[in-house]
Amino acid sequence: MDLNFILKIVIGLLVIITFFQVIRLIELSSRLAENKDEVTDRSNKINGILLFISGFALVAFFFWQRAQWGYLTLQDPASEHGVLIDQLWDTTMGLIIVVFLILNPVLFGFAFLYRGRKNRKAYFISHNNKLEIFWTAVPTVVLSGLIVYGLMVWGDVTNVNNAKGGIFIEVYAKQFNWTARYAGEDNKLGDGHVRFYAPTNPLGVVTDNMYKIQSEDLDEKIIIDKEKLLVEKNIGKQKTISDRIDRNIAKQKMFKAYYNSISEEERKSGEDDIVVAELYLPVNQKVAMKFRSQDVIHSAYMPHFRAQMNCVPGLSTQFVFTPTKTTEEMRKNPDIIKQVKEANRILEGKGQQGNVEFDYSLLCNKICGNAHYNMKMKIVVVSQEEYDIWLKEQAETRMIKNM
Ligand SMILES: [Cu+2]
Repeated sequence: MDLNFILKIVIGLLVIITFFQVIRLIELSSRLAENKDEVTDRSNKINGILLFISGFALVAFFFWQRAQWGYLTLQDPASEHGVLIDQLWDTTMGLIIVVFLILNPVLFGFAFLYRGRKNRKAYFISHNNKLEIFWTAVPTVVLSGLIVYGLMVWGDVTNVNNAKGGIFIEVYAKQFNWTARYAGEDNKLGDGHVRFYAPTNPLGVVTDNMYKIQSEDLDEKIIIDKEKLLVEKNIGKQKTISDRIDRNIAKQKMFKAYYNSISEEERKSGEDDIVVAELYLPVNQKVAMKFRSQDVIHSAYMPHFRAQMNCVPGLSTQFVFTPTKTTEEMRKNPDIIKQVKEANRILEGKGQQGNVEFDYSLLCNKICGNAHYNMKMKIVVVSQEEYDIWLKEQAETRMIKNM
């Protein structure tokens, strides 16, 4: 951390401590002067005024920070359903702000207005049924309304039937990166399973060819071990080898059973799948994303599209959305330009090259291990024509060969 920053914090702490010590001194000296333990009118007045000022400062700070840093928040949504999510957010925040702007002046104003005075007696009520009903019923109705509204939006956004007619992409999470798989020409993603994982098949796509390669590989291992067993004299080593043979035979059995449980049609649909490390999406086209994880729970978060879905090992989850703005269009947004400028200014201030450019990204939003912060994949939204060209290129130079 930079020394300047630490110094500022230390100074800030000292100012706070000094402030409380001074208050304590005033209190003690007034007690001495009046020789009483009672709180004086003067001290009540000082406290009342301080409360009033801090309440006023709190409300003023709210408006100031909104004006100062508002551009750093998320900009207009870049997806169709994002508009609904933002409306939900604005409604909730709008209500909270109205309550904040009514409650705070009342709270701090009353603390000043009705501060303790010598001849003032507090009004005492044990209870008031009408008041109780009123302040229970109003929040109940408002909060229930918000919850129902939220559930309706969520139900709409995550409706699986929305996926019809979309392009299918699988996003695969593992510590600590993302890989994506496009469905290829048939627009059908083949099945994926961890037993089919190989360096040449990073997503474990289940295809006939992958099965053949991997099961032959296992057979070969078993044969080699059996030959070794024949010539091995050491009893301990014999045990190790025969255990390994048993394990591989069991593995082969499970592998075969899983393979047979997948229909031929499904195995075929994996053959033209394309594996990539960067996402390209066509604008105004429905995208059905399926998520899988290899190790722990991750969460695929695409803030500009207001989209997020957990990636759970052993499960396939899904999210459907339609991007509405290309990367190029987004780069022209005035607030984005301001953000990029600010990022570059900070980088240059540190003596680095300020060459940041706006890009959509998919981030991990679940703390999944020590390199969690680095789990990020670039998303490029382009026109349909550019997308088609890109996809063709990927199909020609795809990572999974000989599938
Ligand atoms: Cu993660």
